[in-house]
Amino acid sequence: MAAFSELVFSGVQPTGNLHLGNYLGAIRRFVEMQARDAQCLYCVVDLHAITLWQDPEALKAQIREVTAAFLAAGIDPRRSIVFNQSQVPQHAELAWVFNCVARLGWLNRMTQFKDKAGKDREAASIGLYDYPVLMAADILAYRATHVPVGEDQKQHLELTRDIAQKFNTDFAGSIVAHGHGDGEGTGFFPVTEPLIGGPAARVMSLRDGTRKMSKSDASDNARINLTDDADAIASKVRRAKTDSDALPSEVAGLAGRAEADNLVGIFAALKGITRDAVLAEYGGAQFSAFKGALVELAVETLSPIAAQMKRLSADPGHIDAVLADGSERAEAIAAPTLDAVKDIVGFVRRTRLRSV
Ligand code: AQP
Repeated sequence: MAAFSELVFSGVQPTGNLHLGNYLGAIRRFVEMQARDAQCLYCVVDLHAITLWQDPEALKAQIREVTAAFLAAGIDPRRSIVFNQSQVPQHAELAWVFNCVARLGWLNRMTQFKDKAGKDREAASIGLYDYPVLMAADILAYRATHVPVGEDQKQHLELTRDIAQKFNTDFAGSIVAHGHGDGEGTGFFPVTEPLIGGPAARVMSLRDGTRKMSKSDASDNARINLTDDADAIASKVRRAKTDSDALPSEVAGLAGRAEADNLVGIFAALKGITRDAVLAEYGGAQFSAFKGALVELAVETLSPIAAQMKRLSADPGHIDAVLADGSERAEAIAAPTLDAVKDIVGFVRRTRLRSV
């Protein structure tokens, strides 16, 4: 592998209904990261997906659909490593070691579990509870230095940093003894840098500006799907909830106007400008005019992606070959990490008795 100064990892769950929030908060930023001096790994996190029950046939289709979305958005599978999590066994293996490092009290504070488990917490899967530990393993199996995600993942990334630091502390002596430390207590795992930000770090529902745009929202009108056609995008934006005032001319005027703030943020992210720049142009405009411009921009950005996803989805063999190639390259990075972890923790590694 060529030596890069950064290692970027991120993932998307194949749970259907990929939406504008996933695109602006994550996938488009994955594409931008390819311009940096970085080895990028982009993972379809199917092990995470089954923390909530998935129809097996639908899951296969959704894994291929997320892969198609990555490629259609501009991720180059030669430049970046594109793969699905279940093809690389080191994710689950490292998650077990981390289960023995992470503390129950840490997981009990995770708000996403509370939201997703709902009132009947006793009926939630253990996988759903353990989700953030698996996410730490996803990132640290590659000793990733940077993780671009939406704002909803902030708490999980803080947990990843806590797990890395506790592993480094708990096994400090063994890390040095096995030649993996730098001798100055920096340790084996990096303290990963979350990359969260920009006007689309948290895209909100089109029906309720206080709730995140989400795949699982019962109302399809709450989100713009990456596969929506121009008519669907236009109808959803035109029906998006707003207040009756004109747009303000400064960002401060968006305070207390969640829906207006959301549409301005979406416009800014799609155009690659700031909210201030949007309001410099549209301050004083009525929503009807602004929504027209937003539809145009959203269709212009998303239509080519939807068309390319459709083309790619017609050739599942190609998608599967991309995933197989990516999984082999990912495993080539993760396997030495796991070998080192086994040495550090004190496991006796298998000696090969016969050549394969
Ligand atoms: N609304 C959002 N705004 C900005 N970023 C978002 N992300 C998700 N929703 C938004 C980011 O997209 C990446 C992939 O997310 P995921 O598929 O792994 O998981 P998720 O957060 O559970 O997705 P949803 O859409 O929110 O699904 P449900 O309905 O299950 O809750 C991540 O980087 C995430 O931050």
